[in-house]
Amino acid sequence: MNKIVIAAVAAAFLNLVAVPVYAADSHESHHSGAKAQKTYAVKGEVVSVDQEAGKAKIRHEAIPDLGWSGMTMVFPAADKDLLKDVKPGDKINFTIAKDPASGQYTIQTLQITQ
Ligand SMILES: [Cu+2]
Repeated sequence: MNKIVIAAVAAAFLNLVAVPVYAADSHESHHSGAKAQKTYAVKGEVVSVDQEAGKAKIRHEAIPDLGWSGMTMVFPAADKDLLKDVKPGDKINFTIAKDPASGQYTIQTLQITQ
């Protein structure tokens, strides 16, 4: 194989790998640009909170629209104040959206339900 063929094969491979990633995403995210990021509503239970860093570790339920199953993970908050009354053991309803700068799903709103 010459270099051009190898590059084409590599590009095809990368493209195949990338497809499932995009398939799990929303239609809007295929057209990144001026559009607002899609928001997902999530239920969970707070495991720990880092007020200083503005992050919370949350055991969250499945998020079918994102193709995520339930898991425990750390979410940054869009605004640290969202976490000021939150403590471990709280049951919460929250919304997340992908931060365009960091690419991380970030807490946009949060309500303590219990
Ligand atoms: Cu998760």
